[in-house]
Amino acid sequence: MTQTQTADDSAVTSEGVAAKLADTGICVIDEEVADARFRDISRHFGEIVYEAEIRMGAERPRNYQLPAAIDFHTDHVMAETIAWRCVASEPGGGEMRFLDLQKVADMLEEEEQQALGRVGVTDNAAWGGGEPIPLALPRPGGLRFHYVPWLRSYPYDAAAAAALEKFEQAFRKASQTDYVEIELAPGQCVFLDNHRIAHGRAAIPSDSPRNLTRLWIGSGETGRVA
Ligand SMILES: O=C(O)CCC(=O)C(=O)O
Ligand SMILES: [Fe+2]
Repeated sequence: MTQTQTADDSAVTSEGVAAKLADTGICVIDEEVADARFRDISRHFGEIVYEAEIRMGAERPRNYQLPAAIDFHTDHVMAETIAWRCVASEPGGGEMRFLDLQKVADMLEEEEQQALGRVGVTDNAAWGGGEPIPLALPRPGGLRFHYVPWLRSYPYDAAAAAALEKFEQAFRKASQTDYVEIELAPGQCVFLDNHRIAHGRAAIPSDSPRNLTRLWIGSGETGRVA
């Protein structure tokens, strides 16, 4: 990383991030971006609906504030896009991991992919816990996913149950091999399509200095079945 890179002379543009995000579902900025620039780029994608500090030491910790490895998952449906900016890194690693759920679903037949729309995935109780949310619904260019392996999934018919089993098998296999791993340095950022790319994290020490700013960027849609 160059020392001279500042918010003003940065080559990073929100259009560039948007194009990469639309194409691959993920955009990693591996240069140092100032916090204000990070927020400017984030606002290009919609409203910032929630902000969190991802670090150890909270009084009533959530999973992302605990040292154990975090399995691949999507965040709450209110987040269309997730943006992280690294404030402090873990010297021993603390890698973020990313898994393309579209590639997982592509292992299934067309009809099975459609049947995933008839699988409800529990809405996180921490956010009010509404009706279950479809695991995958068609949208332009692919499927829109909501999948959290530790929350219960409810198939609504036999074909949906079979499709869920096949999806989970493919997901477990891909979780072992088909993911991208990234170690962020301070100032570096990741922008993610929350409904395409699942994310997770390697285990870190309970006294890790690792600290990320995370923004959930919404579009007003909930992805629920009416
Ligand atoms: O600590 C991380 O890298 C990501 C944790 C996580 O799941 C999140 O921020 O939503
Ligand atoms: Fe998460």
